[in-house]
Amino acid sequence: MSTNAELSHIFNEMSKVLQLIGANPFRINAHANVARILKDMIVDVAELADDPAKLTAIDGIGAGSAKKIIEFVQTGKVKEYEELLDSIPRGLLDVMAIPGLGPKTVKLMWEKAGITSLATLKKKLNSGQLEKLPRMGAKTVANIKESLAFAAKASQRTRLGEAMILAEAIVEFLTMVKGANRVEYAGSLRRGLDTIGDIDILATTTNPAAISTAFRAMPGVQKVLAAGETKSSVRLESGVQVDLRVIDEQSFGAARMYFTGSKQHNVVLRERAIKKGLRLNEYGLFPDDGEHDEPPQKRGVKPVAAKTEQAIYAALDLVWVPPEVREDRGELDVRETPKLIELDDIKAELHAHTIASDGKMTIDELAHEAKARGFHTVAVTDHSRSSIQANGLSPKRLREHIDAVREANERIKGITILAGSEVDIHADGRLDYDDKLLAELDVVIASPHSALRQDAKAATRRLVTALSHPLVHVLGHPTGRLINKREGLHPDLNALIQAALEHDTALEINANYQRLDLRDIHVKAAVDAGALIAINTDAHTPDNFDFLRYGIVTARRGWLTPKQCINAWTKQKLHSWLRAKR
Ligand code: DGT
Ligand code: CA
Ligand code: CA
Ligand code: ZN
Repeated sequence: MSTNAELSHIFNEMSKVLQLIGANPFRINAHANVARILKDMIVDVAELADDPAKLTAIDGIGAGSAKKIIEFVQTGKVKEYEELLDSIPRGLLDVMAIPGLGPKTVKLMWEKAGITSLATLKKKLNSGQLEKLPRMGAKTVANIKESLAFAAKASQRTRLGEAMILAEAIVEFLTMVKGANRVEYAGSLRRGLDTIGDIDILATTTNPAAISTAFRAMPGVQKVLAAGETKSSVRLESGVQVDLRVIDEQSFGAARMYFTGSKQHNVVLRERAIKKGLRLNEYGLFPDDGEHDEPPQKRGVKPVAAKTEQAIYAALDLVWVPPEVREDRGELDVRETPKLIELDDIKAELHAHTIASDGKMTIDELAHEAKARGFHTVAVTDHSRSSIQANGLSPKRLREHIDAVREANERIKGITILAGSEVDIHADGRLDYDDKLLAELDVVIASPHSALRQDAKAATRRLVTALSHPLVHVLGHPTGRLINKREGLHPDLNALIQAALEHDTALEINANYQRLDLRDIHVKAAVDAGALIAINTDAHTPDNFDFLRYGIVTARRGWLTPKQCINAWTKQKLHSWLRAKR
């Protein structure tokens, strides 16, 4: 784990323990906030730890947090964290990690039933003792049992590409139900996060009972978790949870906005509403008419805006914000979000494999697929010799392959086929072919495939060396992570971005949903610095071109515009940029 990730974990646990011992909410929030800042930060926090002022200059990090960060960097420990952990039974943190079990309930179970770990919880669950606690009841206990059994099976978030396919099938299914009007997915999926906790579906309908019933009985449902009038939850056989909310047509915009999130974005919007004498909730934006027992929508108060997101943003003096950037990362500080890149902007694929290495397509099939997608250029970039498991090409085989690509390019009209390679970057930064051979290629993607556990300093050196090589165009999947499977490298992203700028090299967003590497926060940093970005699918089959959409939402989460994306350039501009490195 990187220093940032370790410290983020520590601050997160501190905030949990503070909740458990009933500390001041401001303190709890401050710790949770620092955890989030550290998680999102692309600079290695250790680099800032020589001076507390550098840390407190970051919004949300106070003097106390800065002290703890410095202490950790210097000693590898945070004393206050250890003291906090000592003040509660360690096992309680595991109990708190069970979905649906908040700090209040855990505290209650600890104080009144002596539950201090998952093991004691499991024992007491069957004793009948828990049901007798205040605010518990048989239903809560049943839910805890259920969650426990489930937590043992699936603890991971679902990858974007898997969640998207499920969500689209559900939306299509529910759209056909009698009375259904608008059916859409919201939540982290609409924001295009790389992993999804659960799928949130919103629907308007003239027949709420029909859609709720259909939802709970749809194919793939393993268990119904909740069956209310306007809210249902199910768990699919794949383990993914799906929430359906039936929404009134008149408040669809407000609901979309609320359930799209992010939570942090919503908080800022609500604060903004309050400053204007308004109140924002999932039913609409209402005038603030003082304290009442019932919320405004229950009292028939007419909303200022509710039907569309646009109207609500406008009433708050804001321009509509694309879902992908609703993360409280500055999107409400600008007058308008720049025009972010879209799927249709992409006109070239610069990273694809054929049967020469581990792909399933011939050169011709690859070219035809790219042409069918409306691209002006496709690069054939098979693996280099060190990727033995991927049937990487020896220099001799690569030269024959180049000839075959040139021949296909002559023969096939309507698209330019470039000869390239995805060259392995060795652990020390050297490339897998000599310069003479690299110079014969139109496109060179340099990617790390091995030694993906090396330390941050070595990884930075390795990748900066590759980025600085005069014959390299693109750094492919820079960290080598595989979501839910492999952490990959933790290079200093700023050093990479600087090298990319200096040598006019592009950084890749690998659009395969198992990678999405660069990830959103990396893209944002690169975009802010003015670096070039490539969005490639790394296609091995014709279908793999469909991954492009995941690369696009990741790019949008990083505020990428077409201008900085080499795949969106005209043929002439792209080719002259490629040739400048020859
Ligand atoms: P996930 O499912 O963990 O990938 O992330 P989300 O963002 O889909 O979160 P989820 O499913 O818990 O809730 C969907 C949206 O509903 C969330 O993005 C914002 C909104 N929301 C949920 N709970 C709260 C809350 O307590 N406060 C506010 N302001 N918004 C909430
Ligand atoms: Ca969700
Ligand atoms: Ca949800
Ligand atoms: Zn590849």
